[in-house]
Amino acid sequence: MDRRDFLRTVSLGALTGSFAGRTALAREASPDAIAARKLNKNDPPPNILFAISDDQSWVHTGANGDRVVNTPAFDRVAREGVLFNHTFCSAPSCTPSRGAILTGRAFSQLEKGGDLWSTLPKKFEVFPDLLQAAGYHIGFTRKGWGPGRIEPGGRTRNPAGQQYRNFEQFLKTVPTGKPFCFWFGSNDPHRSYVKGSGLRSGKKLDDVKVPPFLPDVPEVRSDILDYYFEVERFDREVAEMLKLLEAAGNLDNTIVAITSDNGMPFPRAKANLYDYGTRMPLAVRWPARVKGGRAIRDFISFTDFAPTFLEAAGLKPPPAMSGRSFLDLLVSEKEGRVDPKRDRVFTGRERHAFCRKGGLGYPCRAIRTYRFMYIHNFKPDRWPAGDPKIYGDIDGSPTKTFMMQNRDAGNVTNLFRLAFDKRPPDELYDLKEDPGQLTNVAGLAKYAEAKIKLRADLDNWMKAMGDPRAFGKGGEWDRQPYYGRQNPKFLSPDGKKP
Ligand SMILES: [Ca+2]
Repeated sequence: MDRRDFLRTVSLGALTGSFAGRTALAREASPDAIAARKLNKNDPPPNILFAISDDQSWVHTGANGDRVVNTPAFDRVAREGVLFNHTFCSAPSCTPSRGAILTGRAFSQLEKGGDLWSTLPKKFEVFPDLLQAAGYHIGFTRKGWGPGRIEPGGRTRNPAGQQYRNFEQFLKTVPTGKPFCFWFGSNDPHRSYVKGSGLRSGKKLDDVKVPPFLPDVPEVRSDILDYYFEVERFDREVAEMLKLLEAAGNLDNTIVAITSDNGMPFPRAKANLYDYGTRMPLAVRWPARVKGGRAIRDFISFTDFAPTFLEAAGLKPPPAMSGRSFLDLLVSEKEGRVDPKRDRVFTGRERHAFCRKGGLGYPCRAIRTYRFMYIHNFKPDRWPAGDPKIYGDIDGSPTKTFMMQNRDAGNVTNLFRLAFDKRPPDELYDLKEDPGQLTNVAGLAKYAEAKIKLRADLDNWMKAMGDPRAFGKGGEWDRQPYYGRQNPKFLSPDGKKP
């Protein structure tokens, strides 16, 4: 019996036994893991509340330094738990980002699941199913895995679990003595926004800190305030859930993790590999086991959630999960840099919106270290933001409209080019000089050595992940069905319907 068969047997056995027996059986498979987290076998398994917003960059939380947006729930979880300030999604696009969370595998390992509006093949195990097989009560509300269609992948329910109207209703269904795992997938701050909602909520244009890749004009400032308005709505809902847990006496043995799926829906952010597209807020609170008041700088990838939750539940993550549990960091009581091996993270993307002739995507991969962001664009002949004049990989917004209408106006021109125009095969940003990632230094001699090293590290990672793009393939991502609304303009390479 190989390791995988053994785990399957453990899982199947788990379906028939009592929860205590199942937990004991599963824990016996992982003695090292138990020792590492200083857990007693008899400890009750933790509940898990995973709260994920939709399109929020890391910096737009109080705990990460934003002075305008109010995120008291996130800040509380960060203060009483651990703030992970170098957390990156696997791909800056809803479907592949959520697929990576659920499977513990890089988006590029998910076959069809690597695109937006796709499907997630059933052969990829997801952590809610594994927790359920081990006796957890599981559920989700609103946006779970997706958008996409589950049926073509061979599934009959959303990979995030059984759907419930809300957390309160779910809690009423949890059998006494059973641990639970709940996925709260908000639709905030995804567009569209009510224009002016941020201003009307009492916020001021002057207070906004405009990211360096956007024009600093009132239209953009107001758009950012509208985005803040929805970030705050998400945070208020998380606060309500914390209250429910508190009232039920469950707050201390619940792992509360708050994050997002990809960055803010603005040009050069969402659907891009730069920090504002891929760097995510993350705070984790679990007072029963985890010392609070810490910030950890180690890199965390979204592929690390599934193995972390499984290990915290006493289960051994399946070997097919390429992510690494960060339970050791949580229980370490350390802060700052903890594990020297966590000094980099990898991201990428394939097809986001259906916005290029023939349904083509924009394949690219990146390595992010503390010093550098290196991006390789595999098809530099394509338009990164989607074909003109729609540029469909950028969500429609007042900011997008302003930049398109003012593209010839002095200080907008360069920002427009950075967000909308074609890009070279190699992009390298020196974050010490250029944290906003605006000046590509890939062609400068002084960075030649660094670039070669980063490219080699990226190649090695891609090969290790079995990424088709490492082997000159990957065209399947351009050709597979797109289950969202397709603009007929892009259906075939000549723009005619096939
Ligand atoms: Ca999203």
